[in-house]
Parts: sequence; C-alpha cells; structure tokens
Amino acid sequence: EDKPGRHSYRKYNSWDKIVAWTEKMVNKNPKMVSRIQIGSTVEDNPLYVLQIGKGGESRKAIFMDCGIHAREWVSPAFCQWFVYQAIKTYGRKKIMTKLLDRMNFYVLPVFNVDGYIWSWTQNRMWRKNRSKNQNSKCIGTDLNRNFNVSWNSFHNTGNPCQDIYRGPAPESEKETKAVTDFIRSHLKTIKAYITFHSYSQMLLFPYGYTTDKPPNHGDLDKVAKIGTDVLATRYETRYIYGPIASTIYPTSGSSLDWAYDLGIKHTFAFELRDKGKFGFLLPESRIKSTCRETMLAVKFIAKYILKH
Ligand code: ING
Ligand code: ZN
Repeated sequence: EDKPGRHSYRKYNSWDKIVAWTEKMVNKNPKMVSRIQIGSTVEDNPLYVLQIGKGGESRKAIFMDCGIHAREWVSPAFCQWFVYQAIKTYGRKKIMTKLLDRMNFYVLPVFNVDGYIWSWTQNRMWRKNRSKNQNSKCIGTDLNRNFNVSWNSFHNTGNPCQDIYRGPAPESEKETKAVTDFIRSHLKTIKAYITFHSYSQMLLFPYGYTTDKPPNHGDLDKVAKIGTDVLATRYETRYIYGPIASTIYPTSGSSLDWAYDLGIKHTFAFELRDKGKFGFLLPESRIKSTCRETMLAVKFIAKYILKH
C-alpha cells in the first residue's frame, strides 16, 4: 500500500491515481459501491461521485465533497480515507455497519479536478477552477463563491484576477452545475451536506452571507460542539466551531449556504489541519492522523442524521 508510485492512503494521490482508485473501489465492492459520473469539468475531466451503502436509493443520504479548492490536498485525501474505512469496517464495526445498512453516502472525492491537476503540475498554491474569463487574462472561478445564494452580495468577488472570483453568473461553472444538479435531483433523500477544506481546524455551519442565525442554529451548534469534542478525543486536536460569518469570515455564494437554503438542514464545512504552520502544505506524515480524527466527527454527524 505504501510502495512508491502506487495509490496510498498515507500519501497525496494524483488525479490519475484517484480515478484508478475509484474503479478499484467499485470492482472490489460491487454490492456496496457504485460510481456515478455527475458531469465533466471545463477541461473535460470526469466528475465522479461514489455512492456507498447497502440499502436502496430511497434511504436517507449524506452528500460529501472534497477538493473544491485545488491546493487543499488533505481534503481529497480525507474523502479517499472515508470511502476505504467505510468499506473496510462494514460488517466488523457496529456503527459503520448500521450506517451503511440504513443510509447512503455520496462522496465526491475531487470537486475541482482541473484545479487539482494544475496544483499538482503547474502551481501548488492554485485555488480556483481553470475556466477562461472574458476580457481578462486571469484564469479561474472560485467554485465556493459560484453558488446561487446571495451571489455577489459583498461586491468583493467580482475581479477575475482574485482568488475568490465569483464567476460571471451563479452556477456559471460546469463543476458547480454538475454538483447542484445532482443534489437537486436527490433532494428527497439528502439529509446532510458536508464539505471539506483546509486549513484552520474549524467546523463551520451557516450562514456565511449574513450574521443572522438559521432557524435550527441550536441544533447545528450542538452537533458541531459534540463533533469537535469527539474529534479531539484521539489526538487532542482542537477545533473551533460556529457560523461561517462570525467564525472565519463573511462569504457569499458558498456551497454550504446554498445547500442549507435549498432545504438541507444539516450542512457543515470542515477546515482540516493545521492552524498555519504548514498550511496547505500539510506533510504527508500528518494525513493519517488528520483523517482518523476527522472520521470520528463525521461518523458522529452521520449517527445524528440517522436518529433525527
Ligand atoms: N476557506 C473557505 C472559503 O471558501 C468557507 C471557508 C467554508 C467559506 C465554507 C464558506 C463556506 O473561503 C478556505 N480555506 O477555502
Ligand atoms: Zn477551501
């Protein structure tokens, strides 16, 4: 598993390796995993969602995405880890067995595929996708400002040369459109949306576009508190939690707020390790511990969704 050149859960994997890995997951576990192509990117790479679960399509589901930002490499590493651990512990561990018997997980391991490839090959610190902008030499839209929720309300995201460029219109990007179409078409079953970023060690929930509290703030706050407490039990990693706007910064057009306002009442964003020492360049030696502790929080959220 750790041989050079091969896919490894303890390493950052290139897009090609991740594609081969998705095939392997399906082929080795055909009764539990299926691969759905939800669309393709600007550069015509496929967008794959892995569906994991033993039940039918009608069961409760959780949608998770990783790698909406190209340089946040530990995020796709977590999605891969999650899928592997889910499959491996099914039938062996009580909680995971119950979860997969009763619900589905939809896991998008890399949301911003073109950006991820660019970050691997050209510019490690790239964030946006790779779409061309009219009347500008600058490339890319920040997919996490491109959702149709209070889009452009802060007027600080209109410059294509910025890292947080919102794009020319809500859902202008193929990647955003693929994800929103998929979520809208599974809205009856999707009860939670979880998105994974790095870095800062935070667990965030709505809203980013306003400091108003959503109706179930108490609920979200409670789940985030327990989630971060559970996360800390393994290595004492401390996460802070709270609404996006007051905990990290105000944002418009984010996937989290969009999913919430669409009607998915439990939406969370993880900002994984670390707090800035390595930042986006988190060493591979930290992948396993980051994933292990995060798994505890995600399993807690999933258990909560199953119960409520
Ligand atoms: N941070 C996120 C960003 O898009 C975030 C913070 C998460 C905002 C979820 C809104 C919703 O700016 C990073 N590091 O990308
Ligand atoms: Zn991010």
